[in-house]
Amino acid sequence: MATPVPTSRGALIAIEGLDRAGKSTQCDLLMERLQREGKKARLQKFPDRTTTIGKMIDSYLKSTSQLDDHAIHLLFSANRWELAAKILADVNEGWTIIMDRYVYSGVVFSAAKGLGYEYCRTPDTGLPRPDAVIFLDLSAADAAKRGGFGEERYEVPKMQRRVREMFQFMMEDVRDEGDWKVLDAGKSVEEVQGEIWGLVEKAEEFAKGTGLRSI
Ligand code: DGP
Ligand code: NA
Ligand code: NA
Repeated sequence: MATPVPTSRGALIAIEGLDRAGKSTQCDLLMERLQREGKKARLQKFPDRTTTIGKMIDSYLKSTSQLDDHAIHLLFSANRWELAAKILADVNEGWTIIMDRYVYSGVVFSAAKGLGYEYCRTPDTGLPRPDAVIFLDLSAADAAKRGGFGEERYEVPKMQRRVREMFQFMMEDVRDEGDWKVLDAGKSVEEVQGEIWGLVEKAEEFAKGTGLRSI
């Protein structure tokens, strides 16, 4: 996706992590603070379950429908593509967009199920590249302390262990593709929020001087 270099765009930031790492809580706190400080910022959750494609993903995650692994993989990617033009336009108009999950979840959850890593990356090629990726990491021990999982399809220990390994593999692989930061999600909510805030400010500073790139 070729984009003109804008004079003052917003930052595109992805927050990634395992289920139960506290992504949604952290994203909500972050949005509150961005708004308090009067910044133009919005949250984009992935999957976005409100679209037609998103509703298919939702029913798959709730196990009310079954789908071939490739088919659901492509739907998750299609869900990002259907929102890409709006993300691009908003960032270039000066909005900072916080994404609760993005292409990295897209790759690692499907690869954890056994689809090929390179295959998994292909459909997302060309999507807007985040200025910063913040990965909320949770050790197996800290994960166990947080109690039971929810009821959705992937929220089982064996899957989450594989997902964590795949995230670690992918972070190495895409090291040069963006500004990756791993945060220990086992720390207190306030501590993690403070660290996220520092990274967001840094990403906004970085965004001022560069055009948005693509994956
Ligand atoms: P959440 O709404 O953040 O709890 O995410 C729903 C679940 O779907 C969660 O277990 C992570 C998984 N997930 C998120 N994005 C993708 C994706 O692009 N592909 C696959 N296979 N799984 C995903
Ligand atoms: Na979840
Ligand atoms: Na979440």
